[in-house]
Amino acid sequence: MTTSLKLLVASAALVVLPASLQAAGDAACSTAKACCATTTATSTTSKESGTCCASAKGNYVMLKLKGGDAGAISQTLSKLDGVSAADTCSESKFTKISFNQEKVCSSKIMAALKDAGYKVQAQRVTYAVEGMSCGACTTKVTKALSKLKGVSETHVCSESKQAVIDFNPSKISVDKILATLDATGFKASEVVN
Ligand SMILES: [Cu+2]
Repeated sequence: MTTSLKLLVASAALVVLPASLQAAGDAACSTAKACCATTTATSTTSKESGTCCASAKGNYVMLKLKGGDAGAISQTLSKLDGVSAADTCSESKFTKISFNQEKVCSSKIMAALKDAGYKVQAQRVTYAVEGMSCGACTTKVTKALSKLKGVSETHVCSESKQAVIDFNPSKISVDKILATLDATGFKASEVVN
């Protein structure tokens, strides 16, 4: 992703980029760099679970997978109609799975991976959080997110005005995370990059 494109994404609340700009390869690593504060929360069980297409806003899903053959993720997903690419970031270990949301949804992708022996350790979403301007703002947002069961890690940055959230999709839904962000008083919207 170019610097100007990055700035565009950071400054606008929600920029839906054309599909042509959603490059594969190192793009899978991009959201990991959008952070300056990190916390790791210990999570316990919760009854909540994501519904089908709960995170269908973006046409990709970022998953950290465990078990199965790590080198065969894209091969496994190529059998699924609607999946266009799967790239794993060697740094973050997250796999960015791009898909056509008219043909498939994140829940179906996760089910197919489960069938192939993979376990979804975490899902990563990035939100643009409007109005965060200093460390106190990021602390407020980080604190609110760390109280959520199922959220394992958050990276909140006042400079990029983004919150990168790692969570267990079988324990918490994106709607719940979004509601928590809204409750902090900042306006959050999913970043599609
Ligand atoms: Cu502030």
